Amino acid sequence: MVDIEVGDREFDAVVIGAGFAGLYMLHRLRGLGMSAVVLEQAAGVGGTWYWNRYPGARCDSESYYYCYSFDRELEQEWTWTERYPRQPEIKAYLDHVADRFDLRRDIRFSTEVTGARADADGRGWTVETGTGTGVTLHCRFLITAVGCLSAANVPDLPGLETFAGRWFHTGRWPHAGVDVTGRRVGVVGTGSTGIQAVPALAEDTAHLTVFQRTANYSIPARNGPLTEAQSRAYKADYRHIREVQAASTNGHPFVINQQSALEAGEQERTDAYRAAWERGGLRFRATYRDLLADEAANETASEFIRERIREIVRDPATAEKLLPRDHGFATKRPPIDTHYFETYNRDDVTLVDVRSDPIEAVVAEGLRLRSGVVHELDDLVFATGFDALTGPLLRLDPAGPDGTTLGEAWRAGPRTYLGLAVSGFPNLFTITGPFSPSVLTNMPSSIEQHVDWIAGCLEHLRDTGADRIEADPEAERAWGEHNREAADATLLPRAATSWYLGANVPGKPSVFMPYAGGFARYVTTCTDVAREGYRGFHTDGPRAAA
Ligand code: N01
Repeated sequence: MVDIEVGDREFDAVVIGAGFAGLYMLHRLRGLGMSAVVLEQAAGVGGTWYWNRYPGARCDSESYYYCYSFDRELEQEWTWTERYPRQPEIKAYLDHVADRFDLRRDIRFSTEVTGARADADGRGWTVETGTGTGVTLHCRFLITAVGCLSAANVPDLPGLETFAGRWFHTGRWPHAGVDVTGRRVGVVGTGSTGIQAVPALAEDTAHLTVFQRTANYSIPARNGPLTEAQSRAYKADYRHIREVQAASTNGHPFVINQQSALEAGEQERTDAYRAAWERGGLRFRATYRDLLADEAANETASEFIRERIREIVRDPATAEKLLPRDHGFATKRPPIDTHYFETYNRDDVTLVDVRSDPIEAVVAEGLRLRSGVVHELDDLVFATGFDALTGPLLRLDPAGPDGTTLGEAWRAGPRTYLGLAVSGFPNLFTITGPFSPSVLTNMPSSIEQHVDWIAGCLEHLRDTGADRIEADPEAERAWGEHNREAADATLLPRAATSWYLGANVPGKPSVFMPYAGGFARYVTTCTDVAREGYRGFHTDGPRAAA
């Protein structure tokens, strides 16, 4: 617990969360000369990268661009060791950033926010924390930097409390590590996390059983150490890399081939997919422009990957179960892997299809399926994902000036203006909130853009003498409509089991939550909104122009 000094409870801004977003937001607020504090539930910085310590945890974006771009010296002084950074290396990077910019003195660690209530005039927020006696802070602006994938989704399986073994969620992995040597371990879930964890766990377990509800596509990561020459090359090229990222659809520094998959001849197409498969990584998506826009085009990539799975997995029955057929490649977040499919060639790894025979209950010995079959386990690992995008905000559940909570306002699903603000909740900014590109992009790119936009907005409010800002309900409605259209122009909403739609959380309203219109287009919209005097927002204050 951290004591907050009496008298140190009034701030210009309170930021919730000390991951990539909260750290940079604090840095920018200081630059504006504002008093700010970051409240962080964890004992250290890192956000996602503080909690996700499961075996095999590493980033799917490449290290040289999964980092901040705001400081050129920082870009040059930090050297990544692998093509894709492991969790400890990203955590070390964020620790370095916190130290380098002297951020820790304004971060209250081990401090859980238990409530946030807007002032009746909408010009400030009261924030309650669960520290010690429950300290209450007050600020003018409340900024959430809570991440999109931080609310762990543990399935509500009957009997979990009766399990005689240990159970874990990958997003809350014990910091001391978990020794699975010689144990019979079950993994539920084959999303990006499960696909990373399965090969790593299989190295140590006596037997690994993977419970798969939806078969998934995955591209080999082709991870490896970064050589000195490679590091020198990317450091020398950073300005160009950042330009490509800024102009891109996903904040990644690669350009999507503007050819249609259907225009290419069969051999040409196979060669292109083969080259992308050998190069590895998320760039596979960029092989043709219409992979996410046209079902027939998408099917060419989907079938190519199914062929590779059939090739890699020796047992035809297991291979057949691993073939994704109910959605197209990349219509759900595409994982990348290190020997995921190869792991099923081990004698000590079993794949169980829980789509055809669902998990019915947890019993003392393990998991019981509907058929009555019991899989005996010593440890159970839930790689079952997150209550994404809305979950972290709804867990805070701030209340607006009239007492309406966010949960009430979002009963039918989220509504935001630009993913940055919510009507009825003045002076609240939501970094990478729903209806912003967020999880469809390289996250640090989206985070920096949001933080910069919020900093610019706060500066504008100060310069114009305003102390209150609120999204206009009509602008918010129109933005929601534009989001639906942008998503419907792609194949993304067609993946029925996608967490982008909230389908992984029972009872969650089915709304496509990330903005699918592309990163560069979104940035232009945000820039135009600011340039046009914050179009779609109402601002006022004692000195504000009428
Ligand atoms: O979670 P997921 P994740 N019974 O929701 C299954 C990011 N990430 O943690 O598809 C049985 O994708 C569920 O099945 P289904 C990345 O954005 C980033 O893997 O719903 N199964 C699915 O197979 C990623 O997309 C990095 O039918 C159940 C799995 O659990 C996001 O995090 C690395 C179930 C959950 O997959 C989430 O990935 C890792 C049940 N009751 C992750 N409930 C980076 O590189 C759920 N499932 C930055």
